[in-house]
Amino acid sequence: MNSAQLSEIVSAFQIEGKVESIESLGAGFINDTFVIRTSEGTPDYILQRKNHLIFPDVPGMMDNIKAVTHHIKSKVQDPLRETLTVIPAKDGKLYVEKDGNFWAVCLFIPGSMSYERAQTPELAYQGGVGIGQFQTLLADFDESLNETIKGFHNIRWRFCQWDETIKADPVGRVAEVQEEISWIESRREQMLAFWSLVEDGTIPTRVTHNDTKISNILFDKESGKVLCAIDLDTVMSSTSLNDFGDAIRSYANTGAEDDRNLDNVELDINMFHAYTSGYLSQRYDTLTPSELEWLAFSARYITYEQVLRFLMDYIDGDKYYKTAYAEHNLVRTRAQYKLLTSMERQYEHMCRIIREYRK
Ligand code: ADP
Ligand code: GN1
Ligand code: MG
Repeated sequence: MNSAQLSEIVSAFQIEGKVESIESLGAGFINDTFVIRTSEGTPDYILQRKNHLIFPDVPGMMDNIKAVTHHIKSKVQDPLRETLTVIPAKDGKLYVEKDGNFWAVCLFIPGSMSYERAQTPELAYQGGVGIGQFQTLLADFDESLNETIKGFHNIRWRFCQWDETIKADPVGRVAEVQEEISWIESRREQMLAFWSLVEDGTIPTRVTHNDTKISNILFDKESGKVLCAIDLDTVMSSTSLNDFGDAIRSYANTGAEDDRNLDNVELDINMFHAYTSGYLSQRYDTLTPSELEWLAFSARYITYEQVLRFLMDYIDGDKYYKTAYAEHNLVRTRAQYKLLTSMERQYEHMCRIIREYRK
């Protein structure tokens, strides 16, 4: 995509000021993100090419984002910094479609920071506060939301995709990943048993973010306090446990998500503690006893799901996640599996931290 093409797309949106530059940004695995800088005195913006192979209904997804951010804005003190602001196109739509691609723009939140790794427990605490607040702000949201990705955290549905992918073996990789496949199969019933509790209503369904890794939260550059959750493409109805579990997978990993050196990868129980304290400071009174009981397990569930998704994409020929090198998805699979086993080993400790909260 050259700069003339990008400028043409940007000119279709209701942007204030003169565009000075459009630069690529971010390490997201799904969309392409750019910062639009404008002349002094006017806002900067974020431009995104939304991946329509992954999100089949981008207009429906943008409707979700608009509705959810509108709801949040009515409740917060600083509506331009405490949630995303969607900028419509000149024709009033929330996106621009060009040559089969879908583009969307939102305000760049000034004075914000994002991180790829949690460096301190204070940051993890703030991240937990942020997702707790996000869930609280949306607790009374009563419009229906489009399901932007079918069965996103539904392991029963993921197993349907998994079984088909293994059967099809489209690029002939199944034979080389037998050991990794056995990691998934040996925990299949355990994970389905957890999901049954969501299906039978034992664990309630709420409006949730569904992609709570640390890079999807903005922090205030000066105070270090959390500002808001971003990357709202997957806001849907699900269990709020998944938001907790996915964040633990990200904040409490001592290594990188794609670490080649598995010795680097462990669950950091101090980070777990810090994130949990932040999250429960906002949510403890609202969570049901069954949600509290399964909170620690949700970290295992989501990490397991991530092992499955990375491995399934590897078997499928790397069609879903952006990859930087040939075995990237396999490296991610192994690193996330190492994290899962570390969580399994420290599970009792994780449960104790949750039980002892507020004592
Ligand atoms: P992806 O879906 O590809 O993960 P994100 O929406 O998470 O894309 O955006 C990628 C990165 O861009 C974020 O981690 C953050 O650093 C930055 N970013 C996104 N939206 C904003 C915003 N409104 N203001 C400031 N930075 C943003
Ligand atoms: C993707 O879009 P991004 O990079 O924030 C993915 C998440 C995964 C994550 C793994 C829509 O998140 O589900 O957990 O990568 N998002 C989607 O890093 O699939
Ligand atoms: Mg993101």
